[in-house]
Amino acid sequence: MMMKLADLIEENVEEIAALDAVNGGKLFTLCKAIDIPGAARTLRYYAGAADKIHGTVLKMSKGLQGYTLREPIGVVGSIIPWNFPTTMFFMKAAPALAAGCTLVVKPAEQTPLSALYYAHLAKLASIPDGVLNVVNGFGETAGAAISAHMDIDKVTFTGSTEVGRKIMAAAAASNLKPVSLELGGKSPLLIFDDADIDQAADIAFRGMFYNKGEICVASSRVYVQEGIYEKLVKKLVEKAKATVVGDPFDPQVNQGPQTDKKQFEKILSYIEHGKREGATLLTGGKHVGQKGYYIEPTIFTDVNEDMIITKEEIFGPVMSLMKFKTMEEAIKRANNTTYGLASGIITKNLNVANTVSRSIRAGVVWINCYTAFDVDCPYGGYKMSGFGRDFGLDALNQYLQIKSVVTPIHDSPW
Ligand code: TXE
Repeated sequence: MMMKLADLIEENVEEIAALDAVNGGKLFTLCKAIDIPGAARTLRYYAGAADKIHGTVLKMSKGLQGYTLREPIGVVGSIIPWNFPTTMFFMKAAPALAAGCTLVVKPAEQTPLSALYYAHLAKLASIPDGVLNVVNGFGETAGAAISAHMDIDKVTFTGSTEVGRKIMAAAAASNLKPVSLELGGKSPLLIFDDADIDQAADIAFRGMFYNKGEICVASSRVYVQEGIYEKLVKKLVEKAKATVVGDPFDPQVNQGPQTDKKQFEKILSYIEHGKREGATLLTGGKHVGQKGYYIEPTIFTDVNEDMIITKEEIFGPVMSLMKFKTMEEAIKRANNTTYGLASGIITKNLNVANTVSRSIRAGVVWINCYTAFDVDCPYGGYKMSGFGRDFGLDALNQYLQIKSVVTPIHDSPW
């Protein structure tokens, strides 16, 4: 049934891409090329794992023998955000279904459409009623009801830190359901002097401005070693100026509108903060056009880790650029954050790459690449970016629990 659902998604790629573009201002072409096919791939990956979930035989003492069963955790509540409505839907639903769970998915109120379409396709794929449920609604009502529900056995959440705390508190106050939380970040990208400047500029720019900066792993803190700093800054500014901001259905456009008014205003207010804090606005910073939530790709320099724009997640097209001298300094500054979701290193020096990747406290380290996601690669946070992992076979374990079955080998005093 999961394989069939994957086929149906591929057959309807244009329509689904249009729903996500209309709902969230995401680029239609990228939804069509990346998000929607990625959902089909995710379903197939976990469908392939569904019949390979098994426990272990235990080597016990005192005349006992035992084995473990890995059983579905039960009913899963999935509360997801608006920035990747399709990716988020299946990143949670596919492993949960493969584990044998049923789900209640609550999409973000800003992007309810593709989720409803997936519920419809699930029916066409013969997934029985009651297995994959979609309940649209607001966070403080529908979301809160899921986190406090006595009959929901697990909650998986991606969203803000503030709401993550609420969900954990509600889970603790109700039936102590386990939660997994992915709460965004302020991810560092370290670019060393030996990097190829054009390649580094491409990686850094895409790492930050992909999906109009509404991406939890965004390389929002870019640290550049002093030898190439000036050249790299110049390239990044050129790229920002060349970005076409506009209609997400226009194939010439590189950046669509921010998802909603709340995000739009939040981003502009961070930009004002940055200026007030004394950072230098190299490029961007303004609303594009007279209507719609379009924002220029924005780059600040002369920033440090004490500034609000470098500490807090902006979740929009705003990059902070910083200069460093030594690897040790870069590691220290990269780790100077309460978050720990993602990170990146650009260098040709293997020793530097190895040392930095072991020293950064983040759930993923991308070396000479960024946002290099794959369904086989576990993804999740250190520190206040949350806990638990999506993707990879590790994600399956979040939807399974272990039962031990023990019996004496012979008649015994047990
Ligand atoms: O998130 P919320 P918002 C960050 C990003 C963004 C900020 C605020 O910095 O600017 O969060 O965005 C549901 N109980 N991220 O306000 O509110 C809500 O309905 C249960 C990072 O949109 O956390 C939606 O389905 N659920 C992030 C989901 O939580 C509740 C992606 C996320 O919304 C709830 C999104 C409650 N009391 C935002 N209140 C990432 N990690 O990628 C809300 N929700």
